Amino acid sequence: MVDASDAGPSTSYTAFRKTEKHFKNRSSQSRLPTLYACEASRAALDVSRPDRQEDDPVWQASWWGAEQQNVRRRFQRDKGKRPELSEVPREVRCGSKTGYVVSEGCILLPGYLDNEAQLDLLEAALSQYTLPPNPLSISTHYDLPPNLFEMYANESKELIPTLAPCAETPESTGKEKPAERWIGRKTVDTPAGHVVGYEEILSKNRQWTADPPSEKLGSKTAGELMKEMRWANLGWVYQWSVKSYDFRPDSPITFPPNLSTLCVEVVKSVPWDHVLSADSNVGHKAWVNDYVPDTGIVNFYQTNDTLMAHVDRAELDPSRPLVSVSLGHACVFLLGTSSRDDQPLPIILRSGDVLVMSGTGRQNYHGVPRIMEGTLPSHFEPSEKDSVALSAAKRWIHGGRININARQVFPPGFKRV
Ligand SMILES: O=C(O)CCC(=O)C(=O)O
Repeated sequence: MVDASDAGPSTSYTAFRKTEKHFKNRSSQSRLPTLYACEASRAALDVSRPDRQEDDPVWQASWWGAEQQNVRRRFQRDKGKRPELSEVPREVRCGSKTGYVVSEGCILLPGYLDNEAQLDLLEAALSQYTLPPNPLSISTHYDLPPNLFEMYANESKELIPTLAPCAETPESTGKEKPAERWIGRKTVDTPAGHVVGYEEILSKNRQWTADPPSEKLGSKTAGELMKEMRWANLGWVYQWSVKSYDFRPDSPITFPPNLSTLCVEVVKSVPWDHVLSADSNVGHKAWVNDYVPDTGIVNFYQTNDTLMAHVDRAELDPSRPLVSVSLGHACVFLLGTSSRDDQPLPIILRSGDVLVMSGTGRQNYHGVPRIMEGTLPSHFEPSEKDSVALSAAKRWIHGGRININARQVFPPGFKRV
């Protein structure tokens, strides 16, 4: 249920937008939005929670309050009671793990990564995946040193200068608007029902120009920039302003092998015949043998960041699995349908959870309206045994959440012209 006060005065919002607004609401300093936000008062789906309420950071941070009411923040100690798990989605065995089919083609694998694997991936995401030549959201504006993360880890006070505002390049027409979102999150509104073709993408590649650096920015320390960074691109480079991958290079930037292994393992573990409906005609029988991610985005969220509803459909075969891993603070993830008018399902994604979207489920609107403050699991607390890099990575995640999502742009056997 969405409070009228949360949804605002307009009745013209779509069901997705109303739910987004409910979870985003920060208008009251002393309250968190209730996690009972679905129609018919359903609680958010929370299958990856620890068994004991007392061990659950989401409960400890007072996110479960009295039903149908906003609840007080944790310092006011009104924790409410965690509801019983009800309406648990269909369970499927995925290797040694349990998966839940949360909607057609979408499988949630709670706690897929153990604590150690989460810490390894956290460190890799911040210290390796942000290294050149991977583009970062801040790359077009700052003259980034190759050792940005090392400077962050050493708490360097050295200032990193902005790039000089560029004159027109030979490729630039100077007419395109700079991407709206260099510093914000993805606001791409991609309509459903259209599969992009390779030729269309190449023509978009030709239209594309790099964002000009902003003239308004000043030099910053690595600490400031690591907080401003919103994404790192892995593999084939996505051009945000034209919503396409850049297929002009002959090959992609090397995709991290450890991440590729993880995603391939996940896809191989899913019993696709039991997950997709019998009439699903998306070639899923091949995925166990030929799924290899070649592109991905690492999303870096500060706790007050959000990701608006969108559909990821820039891949040549947009039914192939998208594997999405959560690290750090829990979040509310909204999983909708191919229409924003349908009520989305709020799912609590916790550190170590893996969500796979595939088949027609890839056309579902989804977004992250809330990072859940106060929900960082205890294994992210500093330890004397931590390396310098891990200690810095833990410092970073204390203020945020990381999502790593991997996809396969080129179906195997695809001949590039
Ligand atoms: O942060 C998440 O869990 C979702 C990220 C996402 O939907 C995207 O990058 O397209």
